[in-house]
Amino acid sequence: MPANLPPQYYEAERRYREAKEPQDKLKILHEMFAIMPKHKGTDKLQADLKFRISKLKKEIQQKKKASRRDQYFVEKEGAACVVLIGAPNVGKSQILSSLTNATPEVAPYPYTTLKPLCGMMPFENVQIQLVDTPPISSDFMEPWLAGIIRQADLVLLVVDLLSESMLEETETVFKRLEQSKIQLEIEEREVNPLDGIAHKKTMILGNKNESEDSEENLTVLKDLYGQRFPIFSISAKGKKNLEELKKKIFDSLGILRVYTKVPGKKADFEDPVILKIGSTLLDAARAIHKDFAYNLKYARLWGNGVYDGQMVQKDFVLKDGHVVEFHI
Ligand SMILES: Nc1nc2c(ncn2[C@@H]2O[C@H](COP(=O)(O)OP(=O)(O)OP(=O)(O)O)[C@@H](O)[C@H]2O)c(=O)[nH]1
Ligand SMILES: [Mg+2]
Repeated sequence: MPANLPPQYYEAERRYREAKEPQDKLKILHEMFAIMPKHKGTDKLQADLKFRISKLKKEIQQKKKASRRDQYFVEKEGAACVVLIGAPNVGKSQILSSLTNATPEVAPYPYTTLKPLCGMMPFENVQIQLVDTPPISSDFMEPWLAGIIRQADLVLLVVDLLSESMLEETETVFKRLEQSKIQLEIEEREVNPLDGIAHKKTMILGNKNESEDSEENLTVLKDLYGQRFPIFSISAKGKKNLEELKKKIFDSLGILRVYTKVPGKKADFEDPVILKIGSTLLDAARAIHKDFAYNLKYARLWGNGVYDGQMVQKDFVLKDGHVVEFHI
C-alpha cells in the first residue's frame, strides 16, 4: 500500500531538515506525525517517526541535565500568579489566549509550547497573572517547570475532556510532579523543610466541554477526583463558562482588596491594595510601606460590617471592599 502523504507532510519534513535546534526538530517531528495519515501503508513510517521522536527527547533531556542551560523563571506580577499545567494538547495555550491578551501558539499536535508565557487576566479591578507552560508527559517534563509551579499561588491542572486517555494523562501529571516533590492538593501548605515537598493549591479544569462525550468524561473526572479537588469545566475555544471561571479563580485565591483614602477625599477604587484573607490593618500598612506600618496609630474604616468612619486598631481584621483612612 502506498503511503500517499499529503503535501504539508513534505513541507514539514523540509523544515525539519533545516531546523537547527533539537527542540525545534522535536516540534516538527510531532507535527509530521500528526499530519501523516494513519493506515497500513504508513506503519513503517509511523514507527520510524516514533523512534526518532523518542531518541530526540532522550538527547534533549540528557543535554539539559549536562548543561542546565535553558532555565526559565517567571517574574510575578499582578494580584496573584496562576499556572496552567497539564498533559500535551489539552488546550493550556488556548486558555491563556482566551483569557488574556497574550498570543501563544495553539496547534492541533502535542509539544507546541516550549517555554513559559505570561498574560494578565483582568477580573473586576484586579489583574491576575496566568502562566502557560510546556506539557508534562510520562517521558518529558522540563526540569525548570517545577520551580514555576512552586512559586504560583494557584495551579490549574488542565484536562482534555475529549481525550480517550484522559485519566492516564492526568495520573501521569500527578506522578511526574511527585517525582519533583510537588503534591497537588485542595489547600496550599507550607513546604515541610524535612522532606521539601510543596503542597500546591490546585483546581482541575476540564477543557473542551462541548459535547456529550465531554460531559461523560466530566462525570468520570468528578467521580474520581471530586473529593480531592474543585473541578470546573469550560470550552476555551468555544468561550463557554469563561466568565464563571474568572470568578472561581479569584474566589479560590483567598485575596481581599482594600482601598485607601486621605482625610476629606474620596477613595481610589481603581487601585486596590491586595492582601490575603485574614489580614489586619497593620498588614495593610506594611503592604504600603514598612515605615508607614511603624508609625501607624489607628485608621478610620468604611464598608462591610463597620459604621462609616469607624475607628479601628492595628489588629483589626479587614474585609474585601473596606475603605481605609490611615492615621499616623
Ligand atoms: N474542541 C476544542 N478544542 C480545543 C479547545 N481548546 C483547545 N482546543 C484545541 O486543542 C488543540 C491543542 O490546543 P493547545 O492550546 O495548543 O494545547 P496545549 O495544552 O497548549 O498543548 P501543548 O503546548 O502541546 O502542551 C488545538 O487544536 C486547539 O484548537 C476547546 O475548548 N475545544
Ligand atoms: Mg501549549
